[in-house]
Amino acid sequence: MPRALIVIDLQIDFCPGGALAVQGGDEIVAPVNALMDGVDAVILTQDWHPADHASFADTHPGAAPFSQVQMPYGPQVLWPAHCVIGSKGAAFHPGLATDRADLILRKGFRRGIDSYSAFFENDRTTPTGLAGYLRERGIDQLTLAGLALDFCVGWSAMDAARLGFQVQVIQDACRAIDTGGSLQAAQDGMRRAGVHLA
Ligand code: VGL
Ligand code: ZN
Repeated sequence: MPRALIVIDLQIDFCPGGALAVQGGDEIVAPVNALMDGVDAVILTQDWHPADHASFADTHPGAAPFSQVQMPYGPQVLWPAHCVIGSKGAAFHPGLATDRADLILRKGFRRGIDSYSAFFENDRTTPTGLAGYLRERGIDQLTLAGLALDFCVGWSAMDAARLGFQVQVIQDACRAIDTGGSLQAAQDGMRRAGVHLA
């Protein structure tokens, strides 16, 4: 029963001082590194957006950060510009043990579509390829941690459970953005999908 640790978006822009800072984001670096012991594979995801990405409030004249718009694929929260390709803020937190990663998966690199989940973009149909990678390696159990619990971790966990993986989320090794009830919604959704919230 091989197990992978998937560390979601533990990047400078999601940590205090970053462009889309998650409160306490830097506090999870040590617990995340510790989780790398005792798994068969370590996978890191990296939010990776072009400078004019459709999920950025700046891309929509007059729109405020954290407001919602309708995209061709459904509702989308507009964020402050973050994790721009090649920028310092898109780099991993310097304390993260990136040398231990087997795979670094980038997501959100298409201008017109956001990708919270490590498995599908926000149209919910375009795959990232991660499920195939895990299956080819015979990995059926997943431990998830990272940022943010109510967006990229939550969406990844729900997708993974629906795809048939056994999924646990280590909440102590996550932090949340918590905008507009998003944390409660994500926790409810994860439980309904059969994710184990540890
Ligand atoms: C994330 C909002 C926008 C995340 C990424 O990593 O949770 N949230 N992009
Ligand atoms: Zn993003």
